[in-house]
Amino acid sequence: ASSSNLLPNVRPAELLREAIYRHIRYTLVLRNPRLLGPVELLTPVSLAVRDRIVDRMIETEERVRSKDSKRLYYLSMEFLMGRSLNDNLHNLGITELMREVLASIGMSLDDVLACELDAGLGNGGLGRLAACFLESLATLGMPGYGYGIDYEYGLFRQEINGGFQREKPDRWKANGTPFEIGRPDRALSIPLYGRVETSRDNHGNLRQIWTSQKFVLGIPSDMPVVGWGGETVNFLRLFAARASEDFDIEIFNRGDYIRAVEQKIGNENISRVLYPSDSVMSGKELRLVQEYFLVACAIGDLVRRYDLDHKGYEQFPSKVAIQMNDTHPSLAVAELMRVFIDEKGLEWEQAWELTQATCAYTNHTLLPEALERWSVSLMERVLPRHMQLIYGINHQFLRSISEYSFTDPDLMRRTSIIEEAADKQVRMAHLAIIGSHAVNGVAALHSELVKSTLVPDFAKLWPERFSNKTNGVAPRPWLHKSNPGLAALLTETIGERWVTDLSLLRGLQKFADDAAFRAKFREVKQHNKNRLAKVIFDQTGVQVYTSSLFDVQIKRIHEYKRQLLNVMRIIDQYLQCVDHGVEIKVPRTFVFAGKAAPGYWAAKQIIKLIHNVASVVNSDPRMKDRIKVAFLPDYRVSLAEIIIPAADVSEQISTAGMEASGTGNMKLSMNGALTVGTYDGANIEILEEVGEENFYLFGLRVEQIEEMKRKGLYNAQEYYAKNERTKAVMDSLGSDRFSPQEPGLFRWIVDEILYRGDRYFHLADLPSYVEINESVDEDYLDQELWSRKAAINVARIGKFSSDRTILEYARDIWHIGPFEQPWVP
Ligand code: 26R
Repeated sequence: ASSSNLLPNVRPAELLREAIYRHIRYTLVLRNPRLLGPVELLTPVSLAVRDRIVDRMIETEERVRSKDSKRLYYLSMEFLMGRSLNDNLHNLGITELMREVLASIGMSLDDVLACELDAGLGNGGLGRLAACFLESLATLGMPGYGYGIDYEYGLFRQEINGGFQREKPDRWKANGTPFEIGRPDRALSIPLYGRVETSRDNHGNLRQIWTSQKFVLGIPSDMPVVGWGGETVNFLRLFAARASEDFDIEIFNRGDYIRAVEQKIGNENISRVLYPSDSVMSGKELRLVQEYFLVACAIGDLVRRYDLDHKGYEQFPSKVAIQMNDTHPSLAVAELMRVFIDEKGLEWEQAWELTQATCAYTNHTLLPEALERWSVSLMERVLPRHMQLIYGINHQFLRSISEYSFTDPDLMRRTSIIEEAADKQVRMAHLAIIGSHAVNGVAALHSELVKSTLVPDFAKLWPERFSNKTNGVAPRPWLHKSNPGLAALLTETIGERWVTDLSLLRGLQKFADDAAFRAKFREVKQHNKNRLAKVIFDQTGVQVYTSSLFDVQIKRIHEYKRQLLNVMRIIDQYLQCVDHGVEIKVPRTFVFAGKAAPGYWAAKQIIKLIHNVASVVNSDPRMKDRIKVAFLPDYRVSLAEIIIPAADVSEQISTAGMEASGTGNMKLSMNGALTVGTYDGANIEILEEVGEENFYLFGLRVEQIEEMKRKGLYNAQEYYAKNERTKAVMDSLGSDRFSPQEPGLFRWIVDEILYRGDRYFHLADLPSYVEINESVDEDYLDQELWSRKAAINVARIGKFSSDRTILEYARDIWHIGPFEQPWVP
């Protein structure tokens, strides 16, 4: 029977089957549907779904356009969309219908879904946040659109070889991208390089003309973003770079055909690959070109759309909001100025007022090595006109604060967009802040740190500009779709409205005390653990006990996220057991997954360490299989969807003050995992919501860390000397106990921590981490107590829906949807 409640049972299924058959025959030109395997079916099935989406997409556009609604454009170098078919079926509410249709031709829907490759167009948190935001915007029926780059290769595929990470190109388009709708008619021509000349216009005024540029084409493709229920379908517009015929017309004219074609290929490289580092800024020319390419395509496209229905630019900020996802698209400030002044003929003052009223900036990291700075000389070569405009913006800004120079002569140097050094640098965060009317951090603590430590001068100058918007995650993909067992239990218990109003999960609270509910809750978790155990075995060969506690740390590998602290604790337990005969009361399965930036040596070594510790611990008969360690390769959205519902414990153990927010922490708690975490990022707010008795807090606080740093109080060697177990762990790393075949392999860790300062305070937090885990064990032994705590986590996690986050942005910054209001100059 079909699950549609709109039409008689059989018709929607028949229509859907017909649509699939039509695409098999007329799009793929294949004869016999029954001979096709799941990979071949992926395209026609997706196209049949896409047809239904297209109608809604056109309707949505007509609705927004006829109301002349204000639109939000979310500019981001990263969108971690994952798989589309499953998401789209799910939000359209036709998953079960499709399952039946495919079953009727002898095919399993799950097999087809598994053939889709993830759109991994992002590194981690920032990219996935962008994807959740788009889903929430569509679900809330708001006109909000993503603008990004159509990378040919997304984040590298991770393979593990002898415990070492190997990077492979991610050919995510290999099975086709049926959900990318090509829009070659909307191509844009993007200028680069060249020089600026001064000339006089018709009125005799001086004008700056950017000339002799090279041009590259930006070709858009739209990925539909289906809101829950399919009422609203927005889009993510991704641009691919194509060489224009006249990219460098001179070379063609000189008759050097081969060189000219080589040049063409070079320019198409702009959208070839996502930069895989989320830790250290590379300063590479190609990355700067990518950032400008995104910004110029997005602004060209949205200004053109604005021009269709409006005269003049006075209303621009009433119709357009631009959100910059970190500083990566912060050239938007200069580009908007260029368009207004050079192309639309506006005066500087008006252009500036409109630009500021349109743009807003979100900061996602405080780590100094990840803050973007571009050398002035590089910028002058690639974007001479923008460099000139940035100098103009800076000049105007410095003049506006010159009055404060009497009391603070250093203020101008500190706040200038230009860092005066041997090689002058453009500070992109300063450009973004000066060019925006709103600046926000992504969790309460982080937003405070932005004001107090990152840019205190700007926070003092413009306190009203700064705010907090605590991150969230979309409950449809991260709970309703990925954890169908739990979703069904929630719906059966409190009704279905929680899906679009996550605060209603509070209704679950009283059922946490209901033994029958808890039994069902545990049954769901067990089912999810069994599924994960199979994946672990298939991917790693490690056999785990499905009755053990599943302890997961899944995120990019980074020293500040402290996977190393987790490993130290595992080593401690191992040493306690085999060297001191201490019994392990609660069997645990430690699950790790995450990618290291290819150039981040320490992070790659940590992956190797996890593998070596796994092989020693997993095979030592004295451990009697009580601890298993597994590293799942190639962490990505579709793998997260399997791990998260199966987790008992969520590891969120960053050094306090370093994780801006975290969003995996929210997903895991939402799926009934208990958090072992530091007082950092959004952990703090999760703790506030779920209550301290349902959260395992440990470690130093930011103030303590800051004070120890300031006063030089942290000395890792003291912690080493005064704690025997800490000493034993460190000694084992120095002694090749975990690298018998590879002498000296992990001695760098000892050097780093004991002799080079341990930037991340591993040894300071290790004892309290070990201790809190003893409480975890104790609680887990009482399964009724444990499931009560887990259920309360789910009941009180409503705040962390990205629907709430988006409503706050819409109300406070964008003024879109229900919060639309005219902008008054
Ligand atoms: C410039 C380049 C080296 C680069 C730096 C940093 C590229 C990408 C990044 C990624 C950063 C900005 C990031 O992903 N930050 C994460 O943003 C999440 C969403 O707000 C937070 O939850 C998470 O704490 C933060 O690390």
